[in-house]
Amino acid sequence: MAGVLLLGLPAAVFNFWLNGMVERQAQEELDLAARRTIALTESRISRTIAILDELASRGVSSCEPAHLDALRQATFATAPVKELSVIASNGNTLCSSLGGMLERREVIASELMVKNGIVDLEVIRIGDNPGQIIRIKRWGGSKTNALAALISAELFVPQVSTHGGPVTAHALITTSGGTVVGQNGVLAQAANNENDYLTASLHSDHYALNATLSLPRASMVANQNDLRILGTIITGGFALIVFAFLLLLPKGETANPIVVIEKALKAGEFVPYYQPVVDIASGRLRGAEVLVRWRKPDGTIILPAAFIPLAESSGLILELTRALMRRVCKETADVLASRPQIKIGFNLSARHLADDEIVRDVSEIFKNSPLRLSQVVLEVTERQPLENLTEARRVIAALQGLGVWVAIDDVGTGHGGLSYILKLGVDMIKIDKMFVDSIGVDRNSNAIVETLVELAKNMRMEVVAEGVENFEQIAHLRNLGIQAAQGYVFAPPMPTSSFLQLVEAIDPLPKQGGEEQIAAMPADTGRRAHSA
Ligand code: G
Ligand code: G
Ligand code: MN
Repeated sequence: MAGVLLLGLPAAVFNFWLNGMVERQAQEELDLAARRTIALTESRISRTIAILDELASRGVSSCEPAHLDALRQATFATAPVKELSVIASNGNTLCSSLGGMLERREVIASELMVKNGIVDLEVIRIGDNPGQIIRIKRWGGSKTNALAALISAELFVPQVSTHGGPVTAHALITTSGGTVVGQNGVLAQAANNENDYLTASLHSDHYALNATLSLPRASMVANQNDLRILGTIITGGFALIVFAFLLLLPKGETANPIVVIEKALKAGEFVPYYQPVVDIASGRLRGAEVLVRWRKPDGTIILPAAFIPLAESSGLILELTRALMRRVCKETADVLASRPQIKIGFNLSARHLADDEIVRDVSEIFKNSPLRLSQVVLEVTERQPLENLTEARRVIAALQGLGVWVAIDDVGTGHGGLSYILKLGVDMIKIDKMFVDSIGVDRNSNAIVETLVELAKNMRMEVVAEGVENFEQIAHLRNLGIQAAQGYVFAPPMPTSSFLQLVEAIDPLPKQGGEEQIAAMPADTGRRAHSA
């Protein structure tokens, strides 16, 4: 009898403790997700407002041809904005960057967005389309017309999955007045009882917006049912094992994918693959971009899409990048130290630009290494919005101060547009495959790429075209004045040994002795955009 009591006790304690742990973890994830949701939304809105401000400051306010042109150009240069339009004081849309017939626009809700009182956020519907669209409307100074930007409401549908799994939390973005701006799915029936849900609510500091995330307690507990059943069975028979189980659990959590990544990091399972960057004027090798792969002990190779998002949201990306840089430095030093013109690019995440840690890491890893700081390129993607642009700029400047190059990656896909490139002050832009694919097919893309090349020239930035798959594209790129390219047409990302063989084959070292050495030296010994 006493034995049964003794055995029953751990089971109860176990359940109690398990519930508490699960709930704390879920609440933390939910809070984090709410912060990310608000940050993303804010950054989209502030970029959109910046575009409207910029147009207004150039005097764009009517439908005259020059103004319409400016609207069209701004739409092309800024991915999230679907359309820019001019709106009269009576609310009628006068004209839009899309041209043609204007469909009827019904305003479902309109609210003041910011304190200075000239920007409204509206939820509208166009014609008979069922979907909602977000309109950000900025009133002009003395003029009566307003400028407005339409953004697809999809961008405001929060993607809530802090742990890489399916979306289980419900997320809702509303205006302060309660109009729904975006949400994922619908809240289940049981919403009448608050206790059924864990929630996290956050109000934007800058705009009249709220984000509310809720997670049914039932779903949270369901994940742990297996554990609980296991616990019960074991307590029934083997008290000792229960005890061991309890001891192991706090640090175990083997099912937690973050822990799995941590282990893989320790085991050195994240390895660099290299994709060559080629000079399309001379045919020389310019360098390579490092693309990480997860090589499991059994030899399977896992692509970054499967683990980078989780590494980012968990913060492990800092450690992962550090490990990758160390490894690249060690593996390539022999071959690249004698080829200072060859540059190696690393992908950074938005998290890297939030503080100084990356500056310390880069300095520590490359300062006294055979691979020089001037051979390192850090690629900042345009896909992820940077939460703090001022800080990002400061970190970028500090990195450039060390002597490394900083590039904006995936240019054309993100939220940034031209203003982003200008603000961040980078040395290099990498034009996304999306544009490379449409060059020669779509005149607008040509115009955008021409603008980018011109801008790069003026700011002394290098341009690299990405995802180049055939020689026709190379011809187009040359005509546009682009010097460097990367893509399957040359080579896919490849493991270290193949890359080093390639370097030695296509970029043989000059024989000892003067003349050839000079001939083989790079033309671009690095006049940098930021050194001005
Ligand atoms: O080949 P590919 O599937 O390698 O890479 C897909 C994407 O994964 C790239 O566009 C890049 O944004 C991301 N990626 C690859 N390697 C890294 C890395 O080391 N760090 C980060 N942050 N992203 C990476
Ligand atoms: O970091 P970034 O998004 O630039 O990474 C480049 C991505 O594009 C990687 O996933 C890489 O494997 C992939 N890639 C590289 N060259 C080509 C190409 O020519 N075609 C296609 N479809 N993908 C490419
Ligand atoms: Mn990249």
